[in-house]
Amino acid sequence: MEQSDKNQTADIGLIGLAVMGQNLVLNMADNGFTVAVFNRTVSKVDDFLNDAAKGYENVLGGHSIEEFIALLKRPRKVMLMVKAGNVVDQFIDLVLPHLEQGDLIIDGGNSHFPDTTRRTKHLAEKGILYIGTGVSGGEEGARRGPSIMPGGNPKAWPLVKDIFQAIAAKTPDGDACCDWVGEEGAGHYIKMVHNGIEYGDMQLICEAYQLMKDGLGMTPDEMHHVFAEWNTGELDSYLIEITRDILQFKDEDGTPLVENILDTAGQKGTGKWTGISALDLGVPVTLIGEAVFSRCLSAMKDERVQASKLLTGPKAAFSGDKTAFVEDIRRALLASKIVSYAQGYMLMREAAQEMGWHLNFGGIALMWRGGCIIRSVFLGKIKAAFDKNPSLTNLLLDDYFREVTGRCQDSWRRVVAQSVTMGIPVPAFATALTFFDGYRSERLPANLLQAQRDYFGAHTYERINKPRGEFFHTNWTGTGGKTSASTYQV
Ligand code: 2AM
Repeated sequence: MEQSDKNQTADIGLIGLAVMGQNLVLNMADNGFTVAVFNRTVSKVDDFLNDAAKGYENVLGGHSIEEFIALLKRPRKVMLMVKAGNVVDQFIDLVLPHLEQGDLIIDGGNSHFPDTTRRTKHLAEKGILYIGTGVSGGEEGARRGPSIMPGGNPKAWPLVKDIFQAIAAKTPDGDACCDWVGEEGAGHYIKMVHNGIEYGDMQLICEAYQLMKDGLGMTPDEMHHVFAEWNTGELDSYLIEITRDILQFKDEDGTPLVENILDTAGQKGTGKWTGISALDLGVPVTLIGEAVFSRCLSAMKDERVQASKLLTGPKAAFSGDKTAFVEDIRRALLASKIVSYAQGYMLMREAAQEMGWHLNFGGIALMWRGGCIIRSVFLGKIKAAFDKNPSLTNLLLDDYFREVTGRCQDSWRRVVAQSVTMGIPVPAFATALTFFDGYRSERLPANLLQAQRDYFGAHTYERINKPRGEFFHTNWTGTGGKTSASTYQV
């Protein structure tokens, strides 16, 4: 077929032929869609057509923006899989003059959600639809079935629903791990929270590993068997599964590779963004926060090596029943994980409220059920909780999760107490338990805090025996005036 015969035959066009982009194209093509492709470095278009996409009649190359756009069926759908940041704006500016009202631009990169909100609004003013979508699952996911989290202009969803749901991962029940998330930057927001939760899950697993290794003196092979066992039950998940495999993996000299890896963690920023958003919105997402800070502490390797010589603590020694303690750790991990997801959902609920997004919370659990890094059996339980009660205030209050935290609680407390006694850091286990105890407290010591604030800053307080919204100021010292901070600005 001549190129002109191919004009207006592509169901979707994709710009950005790095690995994720290439794999998404092949996934779409395998699902019967015709895909046009373009790339800044134009030579990569033919490289792709002659290599990875060889033999695919339904993958068409554009060697200029004009040629690329001409390949697209109307309304045109242009998906960007390019570097996040300015590059997305540059490509929007590049394709925009060639589009008409009702056409759609999709950003499938790792954009920060405020950028997606800005772009959705900006393009809506020009009559162009916009979607910012999280795509999770890495290269393999993109090829075989990622988790796809689209948000943006709701009018755009029907245009890509069939394509996205066809290429997405499927749950064991056959549902697509892709559904409409919500308005503006909601899709990228949810992807950000997904990554934050991923930080938390990984940290929890690392704490379980350190407890078994340093507290119980277990070998990587022994831990491999524990994780293999855990992966058959309530903790069945991708991250437990890869941990099982990592622990068994041997270096060239036959030693466990994991023990030869330097203990300094890297990060790309999505966990940090989640923490920042939590602080901005005033939501106590403590576990993800601890997970981000734990990576920061790990990165201070030289300082820790020095400190380890100067700051002493207890020598980790466990004298109890090791098998029973391993089960305690499993339960502590499960209960802490529930807290982490409860906090993540609290954050998404507040974000939805603040930004005016209509989020589908059960749908979010479904999108994370398969394809992505945090995929797990556990997410099926979250989906079930929201199916049962779509306006559930907090996951911790759902019957199933209440039963699990109740059942795991004694173990959880033993693990945190034992870790503190042994001097083994468990920031995520501990913050989860502390949050749990705080959340279930009818009365916290903030009464004293309000007294302190009123004492030094005349910030006023409310009283337990007066209606909410009535504010009082006390002259605590007998000196100074009766002026409260609401009338007295310093
Ligand atoms: P390239 O192949 O020409 O480098 C992922 O890096 C994708 O984003 C690639 O398709 C890459 O194009 C594109 N990309 C990265 N930086 C870019 C930039 N400054 N301008 C345009 N495209 C860019």
